[in-house]
Amino acid sequence: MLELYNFPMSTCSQKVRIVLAEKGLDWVDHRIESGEHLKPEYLKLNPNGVVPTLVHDGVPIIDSSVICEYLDEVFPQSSTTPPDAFGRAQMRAWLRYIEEVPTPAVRYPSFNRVLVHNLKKMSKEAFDKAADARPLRKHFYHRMGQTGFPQEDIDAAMWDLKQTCGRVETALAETGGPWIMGRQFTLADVCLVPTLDRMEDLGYAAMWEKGHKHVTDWWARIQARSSYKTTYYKGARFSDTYGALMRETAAA
Ligand SMILES: N[C@@H](CCC(=O)N[C@@H](CS)C(=O)NCC(=O)O)C(=O)O
Repeated sequence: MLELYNFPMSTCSQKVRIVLAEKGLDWVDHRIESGEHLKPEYLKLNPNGVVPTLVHDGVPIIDSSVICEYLDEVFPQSSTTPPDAFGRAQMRAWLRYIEEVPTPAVRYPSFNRVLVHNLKKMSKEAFDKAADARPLRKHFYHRMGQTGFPQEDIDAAMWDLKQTCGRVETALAETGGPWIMGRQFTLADVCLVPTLDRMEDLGYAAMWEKGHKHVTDWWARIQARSSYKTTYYKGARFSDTYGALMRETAAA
């Protein structure tokens, strides 16, 4: 049995949901409430206090890219991993890059435009306690505070996101597509989807639509896949819940 502890809007959870959909696997959807990921029962499954966590026949597997690779190994149908060692090394280099650059970068505008607004209502004491309770994100939350990250952090994040669009544009031009690594749809494609979806939702699609033709075409192909439609159900995007707030913060 496959169980996934996840948040609908979590980009890391979305990567895993795409792989589950690509493979047509049945799984139990544990959509946990905000705060539940910091409770002792959940920390036993995932000591990092983040989503997602996959539980396969009672055994927990953590970290979204690791979970994606695990699923591809255990359920080899519709493989999203290159068949040769060199291809796998190239794919893993993409996964590391995606984890180091665009995945963290997109968190900065996500928190400033949307998530920080839920934290503004808390007392300073309650906020500090909530930040300190996060095994992986304590310092991130303290730097953000209750008013959001400083502009220099947002500028750095936007620079990183632009770099990513440039890297993907070059890769698609070099491999000839239709996917990042060429003919095969791989985890490099899967792991980038939630970042682009969040950027589009936040109103930053112009970053690739202006001057990145290959990325624009790749994004259209991604959105046409049924795994994309399954993953992004109603409630999986910020704009489904926070549309009015996002319009305000876009104008600010
Ligand atoms: N490296 C981890 C990171 C997971 C992660 O950061 N998850 C976010 C949601 S996308 C989370 O659970 N955040 C909880 C929090 O901010 O308290 C992975 O890829 O699974």
